[in-house]
Parts: sequence; C-alpha cells; structure tokens
Amino acid sequence: MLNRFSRREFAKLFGSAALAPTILPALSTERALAQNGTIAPPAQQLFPNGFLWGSATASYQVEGAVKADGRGVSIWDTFSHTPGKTNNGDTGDVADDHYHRYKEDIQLMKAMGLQTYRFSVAWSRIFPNGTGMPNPKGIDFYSRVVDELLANKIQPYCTLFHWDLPQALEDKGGWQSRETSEAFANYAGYVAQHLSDRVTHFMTLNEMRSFVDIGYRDGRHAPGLKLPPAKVNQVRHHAVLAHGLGVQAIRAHAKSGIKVGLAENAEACSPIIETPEHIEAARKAMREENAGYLTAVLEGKYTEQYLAHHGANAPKFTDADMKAIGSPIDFVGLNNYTTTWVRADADAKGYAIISAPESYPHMMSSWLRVGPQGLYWAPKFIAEIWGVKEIYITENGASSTDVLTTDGHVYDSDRIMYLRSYLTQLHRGVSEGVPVKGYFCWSFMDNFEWADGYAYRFGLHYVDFKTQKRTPKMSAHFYKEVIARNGLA
Ligand code: GBH
Repeated sequence: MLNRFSRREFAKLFGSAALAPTILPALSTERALAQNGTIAPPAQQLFPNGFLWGSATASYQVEGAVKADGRGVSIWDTFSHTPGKTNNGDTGDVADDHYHRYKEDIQLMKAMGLQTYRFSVAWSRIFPNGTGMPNPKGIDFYSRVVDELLANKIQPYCTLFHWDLPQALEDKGGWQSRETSEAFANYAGYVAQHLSDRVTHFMTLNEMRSFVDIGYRDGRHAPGLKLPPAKVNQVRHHAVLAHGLGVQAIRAHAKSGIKVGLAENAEACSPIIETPEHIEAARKAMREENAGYLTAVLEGKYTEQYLAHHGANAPKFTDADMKAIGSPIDFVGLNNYTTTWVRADADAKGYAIISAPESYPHMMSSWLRVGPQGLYWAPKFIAEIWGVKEIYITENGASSTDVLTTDGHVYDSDRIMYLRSYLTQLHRGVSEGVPVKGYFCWSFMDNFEWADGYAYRFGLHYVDFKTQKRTPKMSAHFYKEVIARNGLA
C-alpha cells in the first residue's frame, strides 16, 4: 500500500518521511496521467513482451443450436434434459446461441483487445455418432470460426474435448471403455488435420479431473454415474490414455510445427506458510495429489503411492498404455480457480491438506474458494518438478451475483478484485522466470454453467439469455486495460 501515499502522507502516518521510497509509484502514475491521459502501471507490474492475453469458452456452454447441421446428441443434452439434474432444469439447447452469433462475438473480442481465444470443438458435430463418417458441416463451423478469429487478429487455441461426449459412445460404455479413448484419438486427428493449417495450439482434454470425478464418481455431471472406486480408476485411466493417443494422432495428422498440450485443473498446491518445510510439503503434494492425471501424463507412469493407495482398485494398464500416456507434449494448460493449502506433516507422505474452515471466503459458487497463490505456486512447481517450459493458464475466473443496472452496467467489483489478486500472483511467478506464456480468462461471456445452469455467471460479458444481448461488464473494461498495457490495471 505504500505506493499509494505521498511523502507527506507517509510522514504523517509513520512519523517521518525518511523511510518513504524516494520515487513513489503514485507520483509517477500521476505524472503519466498528466502526460498522456492514461494511467501507466508501475514498471514492476508489467508482463513480458509477447505474453498472450485471451479468454475461453466451451462448445456446449455457449453454442446452442444443438440440432443444427447434423450435430449428434451428446451426454450433456441427455443429462440436462433429465429432470432434476441441473439448476432450474436449464439446458444448453440455446445457451448463448454462439453458433449463429460467432461473428458478433468475435467483434466483441476484438473490441476488448483479446489476442487469443480458446474454444472447444463439439465432438458430436464432427462425428455425430462418435465414430464412423464425419459430418462435413461440423468441421465447417469451426473452420469459419477460426477464419473469423484470424481475420480479426485473434489467435485460435483449440480444445478437442470439453465434456460433451457423443451419446452414442456413452451408450457403449463411454469412458468406461477404452474404445472411447481410441475413438477420441481418431476424432482429434481428424480435427487437427482440418484446422492445423490455421491453428497452432491444440489441447486434448479439458479437466480430466472434473469430468471423471464429478461425472463418473459423484454423479453430479453427465453422464451422472456413481461408479465404485475400481471403475472410476479405470475411467480415469481411459481419460489419460485418450489424451496420450490424442497427442499421437494430432501429431500424425496435423501440419508440422503445431503444439499439443492439455487443459487440466490440476490441484494447485500452495504452502500455507512460505517457509522451506511447507514449500517442500506443497511440492510433494503437487505431484501426489495429481497422480491420476497430470503426473501420469508428465511422467508416463502412476506414482508408487497412487498405486499403493488404490491397491486392488488400481487401474489395469499395460506398458504400452503408459508409454502413450507419457507422449511428450509441448505445453501444459492449467485451469485454475482455487488453491489447495498444504502444510508439512510428520506422516509418511510428508504433507497434509488443510480443509477450509467454514468462514473461508468464496465467490458465488461455493466451491470457488479464493486462493490467488495457486497461480504462483502451481506453474512454478510444474516447471520445477517436470521441467515444463511452456505453460498457459487456460482458465481462471469467477462467478458473481452480477446485476445489470437499468442504464446497462454491471459493476462486478468482486470479479475485478478476484482477477487482480490472481494476476498479481501470476505476475510474481512470471517475473521470477516461471514460463507462463499466456492467460485465458474464463469466460468471455456468461454461459451454461453445467449443473448450475445459467444462474452462475462467469462472463466478462453479461448475457441477457432472453434477448441474447451482450453487455461488457466492468471486469471486461478492467481486462481490456490489462491487455492494453500488458500489465495490471
Ligand atoms: C471449469 O471447471 C470448467 O472447465 C468450465 O467449463 C466451467 O464453466 C468453469 O470451470 C467454471 O466452473 O458441483 O460441487 O461438484 C472448474 C472446476 C469442476 C469446479 C466442477 C466446479 C463442480 C463442483 N470445476 N466443480 S460441485
């Protein structure tokens, strides 16, 4: 806070101006304001040149048009149409109607200065039955989106799977069957073949941890199953296997020079106190708590602790599976919303996870506990433990009880506070050399928030779902400033 005080105010508060920093950022800010009418950030808050600023969405959450142009049914169509599964019975039938309004949306992206946009492809638009004959109108839609983005100087980042599995595959066992992993690779290769002349970055799966644990173990997301541990572990194995086979298929079918990664919501472990013992504990936790997903992908093996912990319920796998799972990737995408606080512990693991007290602050979604330090520690640990050299924050954002005023504003001060504090931690890492190359805010606009329906808004743009009118929230103005100055605003 010191940089907010003038020397005189400093002296008043602290009894002397002697300790006040000689060049006060607050004064230089005022000078900059006077000079060019805009507030420049203190130099230390700038990101490196070329840092990419983006925003993200996912097919089922924004597209709507679920019957258009030969799209097949996905498990989210089925699930959301099953009574009692989503808040208010909401479905993605119309969502943001982005399928028809993508040009208008891309103009809004351009208006806020977005440099990159992460979207996902709906598998059932490409292969309505999951496998078999591709539907040319499906790939055509994404091809037009990519062209429109490029025409507006926005780099497309493409996710192959953001949870909308073709229902036809679920009917044959879905992720319980390894055939789904193979079908995914086939589909990923096809999309890469058609888009890689214009898309440079592909992500295989979005958040394996979420769709496996919540969809197949807890039953709160599609397909709504509550499988026993051994089966959940096998589903998890098929997810990482799909990622690995997908990486291979993308490389085999894409133009050379493209980059492949994934977008995982790894547990972002942070030390509760930044002392060597707690930092060491958090580093161990980072590896073990992600053993079923990111660790398996980056090491091509399950940790001993993971296999021992699951015992007879551990997944069944072959060496060839593990080799595929560990296929080299070019970057790691991290979706980050919360942090997992870790402390050192005397037990065999050497660490303990601290469960949140009831008073812990959260955003509108009760799971969304505020923990900006995860954006510092998670990428740092990933770079240190596995030598990863290219990391993106593929999602970060917050739900808020946004209210549109009668004169058309949304003053989402809580979202701005959230974003600013997370970006401050990200900046801390980047300025120490943690190789985060870009950041995608979730989400570009309010959308279908899965089981929570439309009531939980994550957008930088407010969407009136009756009229489809988009309104930039105050946070969109904030983010636009961040992008324009390549630093915190
Ligand atoms: C991401 O998930 C998703 O990638 C994105 O699609 C989503 O819109 C966004 O975040 C915001 O949620 O109902 O108690 O079981 C973030 C991780 C996993 C957090 C699912 C919420 C459900 C909590 N999410 N989880 S609960």
